[in-house]
Amino acid sequence: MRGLVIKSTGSTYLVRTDEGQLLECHIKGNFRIRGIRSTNPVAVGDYVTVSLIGEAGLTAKRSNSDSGLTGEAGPIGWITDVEPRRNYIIRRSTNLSKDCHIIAANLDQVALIVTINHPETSTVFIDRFLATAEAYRVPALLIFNKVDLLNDEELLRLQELRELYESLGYQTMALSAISLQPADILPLLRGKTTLLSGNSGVGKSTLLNALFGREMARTGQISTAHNKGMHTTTFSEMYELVESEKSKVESQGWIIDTPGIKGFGSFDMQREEMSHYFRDIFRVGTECRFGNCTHTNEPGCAVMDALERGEIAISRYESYLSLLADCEEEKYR
Ligand SMILES: Nc1nc2c(ncn2[C@@H]2O[C@H](COP(=O)(O)OP(=O)(O)OP(=O)(O)O)[C@@H](O)[C@H]2O)c(=O)[nH]1
Ligand SMILES: [Mg+2]
Ligand SMILES: [Zn+2]
Repeated sequence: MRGLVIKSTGSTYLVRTDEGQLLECHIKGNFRIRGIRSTNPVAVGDYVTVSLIGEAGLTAKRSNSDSGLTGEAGPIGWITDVEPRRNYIIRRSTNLSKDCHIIAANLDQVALIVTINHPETSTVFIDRFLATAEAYRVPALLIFNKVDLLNDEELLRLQELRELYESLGYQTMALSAISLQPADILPLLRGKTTLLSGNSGVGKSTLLNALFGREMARTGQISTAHNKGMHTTTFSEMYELVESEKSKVESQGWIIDTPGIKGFGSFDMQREEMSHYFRDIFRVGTECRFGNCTHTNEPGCAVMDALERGEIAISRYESYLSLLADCEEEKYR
């Protein structure tokens, strides 16, 4: 049977078969992408082959241990194969790890949810995320949330950042998920599979709930002591947007809610290619004197000239340097 992985808890996967049946599955076998080590061989958004474990085995299994089962699904199955992915978004599992984590697969776009404050999303985080989306060729858009909470100074900052990213060709939106009407954002999402990502507490699950008009996922408070989210969402899960007209129910796409992430560790990005993932730096970099210019200290570097003239944002250049530094570290890993 073929199915779509709609939820992943790390050890178990919820698979919706093409026939519409929900199966709780475990993995059988060894799946790898190009020999890289991933902490999750199967991700939300993957199309997989599943085989049912017999009904008898199933009953025995259920009564032996209820732990690990979500109770949402009926039968239990094995995932025996993963179909080749159209694309995916990936990050390093932890700062020091050699392993990666596939956030989700087979995406039409990623929406990075960011907040100017409560909590503050850093530009380094934004740029690392965007660079990864470029590297893995997934269209990205930026959603600035919680505009209702911003003071005048923060509203200016919002304007500044929107202009910066729009000038790079990224679509941006500013909104308040708490007062969002589905129609405000549906045109952006209709017919697509969209990944919601961002730091903890920026309002990913709140946005999801607003979109569906009811509570699909739990939301959490922001810690007043640290002005940070509390990692409320712990599993990735995808939700189907459906619209029913008369007796016909039609799929309008999928939204993937994911756990908030702290840092965005780059994975498998080569030093020589890093500038390709920064649209502004790449554009100007074609005019550098040396073809293999790293834009750090070479004579005749057009990027550093543009930086001096204020034509490349300092924050962008700093993010670029931080990713280059990752590559340096990589050598010693
Ligand atoms: N004022 C205001 N609060 C918001 C808005 N969006 C979300 N919040 C609040 O921010 C808090 C965190 O929201 P969540 O939706 O749980 O954030 P999340 O991104 O899903 O967080 P994790 O699951 O931890 O990654 C909740 O208390 C929400 O009510 C908004 O637009 N305005
Ligand atoms: Mg959440
Ligand atoms: Zn250069």
